[in-house]
Amino acid sequence: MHSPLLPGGCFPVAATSRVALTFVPRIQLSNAMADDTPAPDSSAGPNGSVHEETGLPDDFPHASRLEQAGVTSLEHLQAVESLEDLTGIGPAYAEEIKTALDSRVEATEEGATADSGTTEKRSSPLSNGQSEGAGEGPATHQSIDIPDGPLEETLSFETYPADRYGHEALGLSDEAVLDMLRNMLLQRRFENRCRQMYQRQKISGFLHLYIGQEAVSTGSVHAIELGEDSIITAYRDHGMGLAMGMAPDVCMSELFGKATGCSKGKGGSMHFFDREKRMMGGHAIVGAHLPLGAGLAFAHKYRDEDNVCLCFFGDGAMHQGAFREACNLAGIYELPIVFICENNQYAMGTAVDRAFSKPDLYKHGYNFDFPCSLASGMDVFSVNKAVRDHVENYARQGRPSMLEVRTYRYQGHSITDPAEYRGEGELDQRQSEDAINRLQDYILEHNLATKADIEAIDDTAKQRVKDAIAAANEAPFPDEDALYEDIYTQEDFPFTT
Ligand SMILES: Cc1ncc(C[n+]2csc(CCOP(=O)(O)OP(=O)(O)O)c2C)c(N)n1
Ligand SMILES: [Mg+2]
Repeated sequence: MHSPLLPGGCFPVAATSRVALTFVPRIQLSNAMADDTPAPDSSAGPNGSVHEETGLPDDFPHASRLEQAGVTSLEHLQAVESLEDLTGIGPAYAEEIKTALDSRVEATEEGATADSGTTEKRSSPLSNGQSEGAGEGPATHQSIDIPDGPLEETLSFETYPADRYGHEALGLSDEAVLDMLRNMLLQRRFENRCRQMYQRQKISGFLHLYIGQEAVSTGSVHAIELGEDSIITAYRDHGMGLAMGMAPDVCMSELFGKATGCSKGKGGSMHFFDREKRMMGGHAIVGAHLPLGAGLAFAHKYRDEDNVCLCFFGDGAMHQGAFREACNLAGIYELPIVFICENNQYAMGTAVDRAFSKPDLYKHGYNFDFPCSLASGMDVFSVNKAVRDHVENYARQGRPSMLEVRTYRYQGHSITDPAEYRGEGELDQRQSEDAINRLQDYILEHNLATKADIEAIDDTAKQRVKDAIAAANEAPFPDEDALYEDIYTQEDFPFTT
């Protein structure tokens, strides 16, 4: 269903570095890929290639994974000497595939020699478990013959460090770069004023600021089809909303609890939402929106759209079981989703390296056979390139993946947190990497705008936020009756009737 002709257009694949943990295989099903096996399509990205046509039977185990690894027919498969060396095929799958291939070959040979009148019809292990007995369900094809190990695999992860990418190589026009700056400055100015408005008690309840992380929202949104692809995120959502094109006055009104807010003033800071723009929230419960992200991706697939879901979450959310549930579902349903962990180094006051037994968060996606990458969140171009690669090379091809973006929040967890747990000089050091300053420097160095132009862009951002505050001030609070609107009720729920 996912066309290899991408609506966003192809973009040049710039060099990306690779963190590789290489082991010498001690056992192999067979040896290296045969010379006559077609190499994976290099234009389709590091860990996957896509073929329009495949000779692999649809019911062949892991057919789509094999296609993505460049195996286009049973003949090709027979020529592959080391299945587990193929990207996305670990030892467990390799064993299954080999068993299926052997049976297929055996069946073909038998078919060729048998008398058609006496051939017994038997249930093929290649039929993906379509058993003859009704209601028995699909059979397992997993081998229980345990190979004489140890089993070893080679892992490889793309990286997208800061300062590697220029806008031209990413296919971004000069104007697109200035748009990125406009948007990042709007987020920064908006949130600086949010702090002030909280202190003036215009905003109450929770307020989690995104300051420092703006490159993540802006870089990501510039990598998708706005209004078609969907985004879902956690409660630190102001920046993402603004990056998705939500109007500052609608956002500020929501923070002020006004009826003109994006959630009619009833959602507040943590529940920015705009269905038309496909900004699907704003969710307060840590990790709870990850299965919703899988659901959004499922909807894209079910409706046969060529759209994807970017599912953002914090480092803290990865501890939740919902992370595993969502990834697993995405894997087995082959959903068009990119799981993007915004690792801002802290979950409330707990530093990431104190909370994880494996603090290289991008590696956690490998447990689901996802392609995984690590990007700098302090450079909007690195984020943009990483998200584009994941969207076009994986998600739009029906392959879920995981991206960790390393970033830093300058403020405390919420407005009431003085962030005393930081190390000495830590904030200054991180701020010296600021993504907005980095982009401004880039723009000046490449003569995309003058200093005066940049100041004018900043002034416009400040003015837009001022206007938003004025609009929010003037807007009415919701009517009391609105308390009972937009509430989900299930009238036949057994305990309430
Ligand atoms: C299920 C659940 N447990 C605990 C909380 C309280 N809580 C709110 S934010 C947070 C930390 C989340 O950190 P992270 O996912 O890294 O996001 P960040 O705040 O850094 O953006 C916690 C534990 C919650 N909202 N939901
Ligand atoms: Mg965090």
